[in-house]
Amino acid sequence: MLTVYSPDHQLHHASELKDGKVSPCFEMPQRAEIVLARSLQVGLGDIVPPQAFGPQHYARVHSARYVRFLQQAWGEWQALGHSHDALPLVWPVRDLRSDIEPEHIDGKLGFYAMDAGVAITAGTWQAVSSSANLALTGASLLHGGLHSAFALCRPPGHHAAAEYMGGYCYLNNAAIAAQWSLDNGSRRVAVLDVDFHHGNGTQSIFYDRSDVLFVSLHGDPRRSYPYFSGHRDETGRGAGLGFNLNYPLPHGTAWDGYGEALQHACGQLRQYRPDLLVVSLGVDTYEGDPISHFRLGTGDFSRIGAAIAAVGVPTLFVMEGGYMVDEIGINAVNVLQGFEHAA
Ligand code: SP5
Ligand code: ZN
Repeated sequence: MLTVYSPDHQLHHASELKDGKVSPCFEMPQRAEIVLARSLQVGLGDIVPPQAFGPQHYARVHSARYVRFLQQAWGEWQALGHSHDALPLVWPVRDLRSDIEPEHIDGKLGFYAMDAGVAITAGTWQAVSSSANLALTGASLLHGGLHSAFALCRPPGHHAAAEYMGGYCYLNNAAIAAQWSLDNGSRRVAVLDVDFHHGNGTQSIFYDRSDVLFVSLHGDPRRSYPYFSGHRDETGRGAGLGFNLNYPLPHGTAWDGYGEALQHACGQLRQYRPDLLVVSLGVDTYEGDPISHFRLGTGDFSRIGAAIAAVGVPTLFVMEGGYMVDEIGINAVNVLQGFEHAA
């Protein structure tokens, strides 16, 4: 399987607010380098650079003003004399006004963020636009006839919605790729999200639509981040009703429970008969993950790949989470090899 990769991700190396302290982000550059090294080690396939896609492609799923904010935020922050990471600190929850974009950067950061896991640094825009371009390049390669590809995206994307960042995510790489495919001839696209965390951003972007089926397996939001999204009764709205499927799973879920839900999810994906399947590939379901609570073993990731192959449609894998850095390469590449061996 071909891997789309760019070293530009290294330009984003941020801090996050966790356990009440600003500390180095779990989502670090080493993650992508270790996945790349594993891909090379097992001879997964060619490594290719991204093609140049511009912000107009991101604005197909994000608002133009949000994309502009991402592009300009560091400059505005720097203009205040700061050289350290920018983090949001005030949010327009419930009855606060969320219809007027503030002019001050502190206001904008809160306006466009769902949490304090999304620092803006000097290199953030270049890294996030490059990450989106990896997914777009993957989509265009599949459009050209490839059966599968792997976009080694970093930063990840699935928590980012039309107008907000969150959970280490800025641009929703999987959604941008899915939309590009629809804009270029696909009639239906499915997104399967196997990251431990609910893909609230992807759900939100496609919630009203029947041309994208979103299916997510994740830790039950009653106990797990993002806490405010991912319940089973979120099934879509309007024309999108029935085209959003959530499988919240209990703390400590191991292969027995996970495999059963995955089989059911893959059955739904097959029935939908998409022209393209985009997989939001997080491996933070691993038993050793420092921030998640499932118990999948390294071998289980090959089984995930095989189950996805059985859906039987062209498939674009897009890297999302996974924070047990030592094992992230083996686990991610196991999914891809499991897919290839079964396809
Ligand atoms: C893409 C992705 O996987 N994003 C995940 C974002 C999760 N952010 C919240 C993490 C909370 C970690 N709290 C556990 C601290 C352990 N001491
Ligand atoms: Zn995750």
